[in-house]
Amino acid sequence: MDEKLKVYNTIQESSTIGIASHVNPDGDNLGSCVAMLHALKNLGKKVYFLDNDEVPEDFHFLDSVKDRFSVDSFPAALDLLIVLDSSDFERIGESHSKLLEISKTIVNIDHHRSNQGYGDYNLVMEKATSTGEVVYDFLTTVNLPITEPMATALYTAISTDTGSFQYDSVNSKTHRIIADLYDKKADSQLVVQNLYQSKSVEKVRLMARVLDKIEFFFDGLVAFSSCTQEDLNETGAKSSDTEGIIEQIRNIKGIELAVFVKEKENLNRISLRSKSFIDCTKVASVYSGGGHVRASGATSYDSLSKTKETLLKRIEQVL
Ligand SMILES: [Mn+2]
Repeated sequence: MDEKLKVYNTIQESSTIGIASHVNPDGDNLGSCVAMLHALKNLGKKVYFLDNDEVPEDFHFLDSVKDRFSVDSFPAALDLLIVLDSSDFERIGESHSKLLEISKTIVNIDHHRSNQGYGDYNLVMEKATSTGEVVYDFLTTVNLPITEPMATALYTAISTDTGSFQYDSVNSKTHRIIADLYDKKADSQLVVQNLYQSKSVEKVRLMARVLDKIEFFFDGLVAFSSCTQEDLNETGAKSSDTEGIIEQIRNIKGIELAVFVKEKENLNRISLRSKSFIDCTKVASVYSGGGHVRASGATSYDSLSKTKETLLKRIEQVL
């Protein structure tokens, strides 16, 4: 039987279902979760959307995105847990071991090449632009209706994970899906205004500060910048306000690879974006990270300066 039908059957047989995004949730992640949440609720299921990390304010416009539960308020047992946009199970955060314990069945829906296939059922499409596209493919295959809030959520997922349809993963299929989402009343203007035209002053000031300290390496092919706790304190910006900065760095003329490191309390989050020939996953792997050829991430437990040094050495090897 087709994996999608197996997932559909499992959903039909389940009454309590958990949905998990990854930590540091992005538009694809949250949009996919919200679309799935509605699909399940429309089937009469009791759904628990895991609250595992702060949702950036930009995404609060998404219907149901704040309707989340801490793992402690989950039922003692879940018939099914659906994990979206997470290449490994640990990415869903601290509560992963508890969720593994209480979930009878796990479904893994993703598009990352590095996906570990940790689910009992795995819907992983490496060529898909986004997890949103995988969710769309699933819903349409098993004939589950896509309502207006679902269409807007899937539009958010696909448009954010393609950099507003600029990435080379975009093809005619992507646009056919988007056309269908417009027919299903996706509110693209709501997405545009909330995601691209609603930046806080603090966020813009943080962006200016981070952009101001960009350093260039390897004859200007590589750009590096970082955000420290001090940057956040002095601008009054929130940790999630760094979202989108890496793209600004990549957009500089002549840059092939943009590297951005965000200092957290005991660790550093690394983001990588490339334009045409550097495989970001090869750079991310130095800190056991992964993702896509043009966009990857990793976590380092070294100091910020040591992390920078290690990344630059790795980039030299990859070049
Ligand atoms: Mn994604």
